[in-house]
Amino acid sequence: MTRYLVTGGCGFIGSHLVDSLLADGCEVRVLDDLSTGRRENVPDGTDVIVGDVADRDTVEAAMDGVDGVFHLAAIASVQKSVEDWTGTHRVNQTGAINVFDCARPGAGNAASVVYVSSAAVYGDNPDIPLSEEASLAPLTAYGADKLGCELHAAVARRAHGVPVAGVRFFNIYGPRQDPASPYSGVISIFVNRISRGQGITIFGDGEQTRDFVYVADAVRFLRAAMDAPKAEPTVYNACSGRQISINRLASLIGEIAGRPPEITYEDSRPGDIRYSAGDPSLARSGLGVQVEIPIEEGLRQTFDSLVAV
Ligand code: NAD
Ligand code: UD2
Repeated sequence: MTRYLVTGGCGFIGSHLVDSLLADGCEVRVLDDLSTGRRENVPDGTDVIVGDVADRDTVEAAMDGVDGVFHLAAIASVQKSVEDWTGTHRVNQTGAINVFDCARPGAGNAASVVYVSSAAVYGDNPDIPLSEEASLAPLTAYGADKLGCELHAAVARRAHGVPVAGVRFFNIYGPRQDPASPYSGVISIFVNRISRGQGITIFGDGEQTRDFVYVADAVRFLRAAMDAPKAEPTVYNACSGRQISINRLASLIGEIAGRPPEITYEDSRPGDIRYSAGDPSLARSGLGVQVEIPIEEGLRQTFDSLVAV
């Protein structure tokens, strides 16, 4: 039986990955500090170590006996990386290095590693759809740390022989993305508020676009990256290739809710990216995976899961 460690496994995306691995009969261990993740996001009986991924001894112990590591633990808030540069760096960069370091052959816990990067590494690049070869110019410390993870992953492979693969997530949405945080994903915020008849705020003119990927598809990208050969430290976009404006998104959710959203427009957020859409062809050819759940269906499932609670 294959044994995996999922760091950040109590979080939004990580917990859906845990569900998928358990459903396939894999043995799963989770390392999570429960800072934004919730214990109840994973089934009772799951082996959960509550600890800090930025602490090397904790990571070393958590990796004992595993065949592979899905590294998702991070402070996923761009805003937090503005407010607490060194604190988010410690988690997002040192945490990743701890995983790569402990995965080295001969380090006692040799394992394959799939880690999560972000479209934030591209910054505000107008050459959309963005392929993995596009220029990398992160606008935030969050994006810089994700790019750092990619660079350290390449060192792990080339200097230490660690099999690694990276997945650059664009905008992931779906059940369990916590709408409580003002920095949560726009879809979780809009679905939560519109379903309750509350107004929403759009920062800017609403014509900014994003490439949204439903969380079940995101999990399929992670699983395919773990199963893929890792001769090179490759990074793959996890994107649909389709961009949608925030205005269009709001009206789609309004249609599902059966009520037009009440919208307040405010100034753009500092560093907000204007247009974002990825080129999905490398993951399609290299991993045999592509987005299968269109935004309309993903929004319906997200809405139904929230209203069902
Ligand atoms: P999330 O906050 O739900 O998940 C992060 C998890 O990591 C949480 O369970 C949290 O408790 C845990 N964590 C945070 N700091 C930790 C630490 N020091 N030690 C151990 N655990 C810690 O957010 P998410 O959206 O599920 O993000 C998962 C990964 O995907 C992150 O690496 C994030 O940067 C990346 N990502 C997400 C998106 C998106 O659209 N949601 C986009 C790009 C990249
Ligand atoms: C997402 C990720 C970030 C990073 C990035 C990479 C989240 C929360 N953030 O940032 O981690 O990986 O993608 O591309 O998943 N908006 C509104 N009203 C609201 C909330 C948001 O108008 O109430 C706008 C916001 O100004 C932005 C767009 O919606 O233009 C998307 O915002 P987001 O926070 O969901 O995601 P993003 O792309 O900033």
